[in-house]
Amino acid sequence: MFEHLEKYAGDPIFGLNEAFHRDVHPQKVNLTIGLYYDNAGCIPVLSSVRTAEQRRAQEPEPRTYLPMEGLAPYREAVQKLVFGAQHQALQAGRVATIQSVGGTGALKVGADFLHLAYPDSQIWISDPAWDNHHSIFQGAGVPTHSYAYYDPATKSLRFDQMLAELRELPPKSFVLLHPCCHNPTGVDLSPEQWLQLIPVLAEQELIPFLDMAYQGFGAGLDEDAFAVRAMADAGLVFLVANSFSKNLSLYGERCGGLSVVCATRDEADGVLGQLKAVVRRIYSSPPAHGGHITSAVLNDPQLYAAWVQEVAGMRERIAFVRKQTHEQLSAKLPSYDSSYFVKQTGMFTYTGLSSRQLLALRERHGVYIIDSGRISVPGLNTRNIAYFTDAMADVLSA
Ligand code: PLP
Ligand code: TYF
Repeated sequence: MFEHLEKYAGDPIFGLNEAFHRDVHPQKVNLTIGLYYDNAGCIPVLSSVRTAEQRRAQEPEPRTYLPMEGLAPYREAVQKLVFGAQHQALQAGRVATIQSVGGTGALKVGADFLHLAYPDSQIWISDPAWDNHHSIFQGAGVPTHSYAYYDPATKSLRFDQMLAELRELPPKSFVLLHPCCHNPTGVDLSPEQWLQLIPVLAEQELIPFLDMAYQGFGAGLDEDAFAVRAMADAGLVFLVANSFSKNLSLYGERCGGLSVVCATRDEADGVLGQLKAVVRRIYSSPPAHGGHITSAVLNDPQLYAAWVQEVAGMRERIAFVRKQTHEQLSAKLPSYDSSYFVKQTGMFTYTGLSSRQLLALRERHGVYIIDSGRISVPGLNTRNIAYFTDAMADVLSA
């Protein structure tokens, strides 16, 4: 009955991650999947999360369904974290927020919602992209295109080209943007560039969809939300997906949020109803356990303060390994410009290594990097940086 279907090739990131785990190389290094590892190479259980879980375990509650839109205190906490507690858009009640099934679920609900609102619109996504962006929107019936973003020659942003291309889009086109920690390149817009982009989005009547999967991993929890808050300040109507997979280290609990910033409270009320309708026909209601834990951490002042410190610790460790890698590579291979390690921010760095060099890294050194040359930086730690930079120097000088 189903023989005619194409075989699913699998996700290349997950595939290489599995190949890493099969490899018996004693010094192997996993720089494939976007997971935050601590300096010991472990996925952390944050102490703020641990405390919230212990409290909840002591007073178990019936496992009833959450509402379609999720827990009310969770949704309020998402709004404060994403927009800043005092933002006038929140005070005006013009933001509709739901608890989502991770950042991916927020993208899917947002994609279905946008397709319902503007069935003829298409979406533009950065080149290069997180591949799932194309898949999610195509799956929702929205044709996808690319806009210029990253310049391999300079390992930086093609900002003028990006602006020029966005200026040409038809009104009501959707534009997928990363407010911080761009996946896969690690190259972000500066605050000044966001302020230049916003009038273009407004003049063209484009509908931005901001995907914030790494809030707190770039410059700080508030700093990383600059683009979101600047767009809300400017009165744009737009969507924001946020994820707690990385910054609460809650990957498998599937915690995220989708917020739609509207022009008025009435519009936001109507949008919230439509988001609920979209949720109802996909999964009906979000997962409860992670929702309660996330809400507990974000709404308890002491746990929140502890969490902010833990996010700072993760961010600072990423910055530290970036700096160490750059310094070691500069010493081992002075002719090679490794400054991109410190210029790019967040979880990912785009190395520009060739497929031959990536294969040599994998086969000769057990260093696993996905085919685009994207490195997931937290795979590096004080025990493996020297080994990694030796391996890089080897394949780069060959
Ligand atoms: N968006 C981007 C850019 C991501 O890198 C990721 C995943 O890591 C997601 C969305 C999905 O987040 P989640 O794992 O919470 O579904
Ligand atoms: O880019 C990455 O490595 C992470 C991991 O559906 C990931 O985003 C990959 C696919 C996916 C969810 C997370």
